[in-house]
Amino acid sequence: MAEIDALPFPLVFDPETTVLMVIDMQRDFIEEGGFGASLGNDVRLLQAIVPATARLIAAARAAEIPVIHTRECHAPDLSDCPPAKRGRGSPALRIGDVGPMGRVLIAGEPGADIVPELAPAEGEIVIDKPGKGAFYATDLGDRLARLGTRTLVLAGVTTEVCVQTTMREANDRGYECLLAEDATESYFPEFKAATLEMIRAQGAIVGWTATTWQIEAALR
Ligand code: C5J
Repeated sequence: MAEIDALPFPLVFDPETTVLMVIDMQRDFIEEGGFGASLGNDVRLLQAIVPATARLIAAARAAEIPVIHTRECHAPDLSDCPPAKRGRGSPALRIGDVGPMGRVLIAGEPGADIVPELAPAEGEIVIDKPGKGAFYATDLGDRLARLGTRTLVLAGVTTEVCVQTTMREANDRGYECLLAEDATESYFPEFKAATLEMIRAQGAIVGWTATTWQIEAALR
């Protein structure tokens, strides 16, 4: 067993039943010309967590902890994109429109790819998901069950949208969830701070948080 001096109290977990989930570290959210930027967001905030996320992935691989990557994206015919999602807000580019990195948030387009620094290793699971939560309309639950998963370490973007939604879905399914504080980010720093607080509140009502340094040390 391993122990992390996490917040709001120490988390004891078994690395053999732990999986690292890296949520939506895609060019469309992290690079100029993608969906995030088309909504008027400053993508440099998200770029800043790439090195910490890379370290966390390396630590998981070294500890033989499975790494699962997710990508928020849709079928080319948009059959899995509700009109309410596509029509919301006033982005410069809507989902499916052609931008500098191909069609925005469409599976197989360059923008939907994970940034090269965090590219999945051969054999790692990559889940394409049409929703914010990674369990909705995917086989993630079955895959985690097959791996015998009990604890999820989460990283990725954005903290209060796809990361938090996935963490809440996982918590409801009985997984112990630990969010890597410096390997997750929001376009809105105050939303990230509030999300970390609400996850840990009321005795870890959604789960725990810890730094990547703490997680790496626990996995050594
Ligand atoms: C958003 C995500 N923010 N991956 N997606 O639309 O958090």
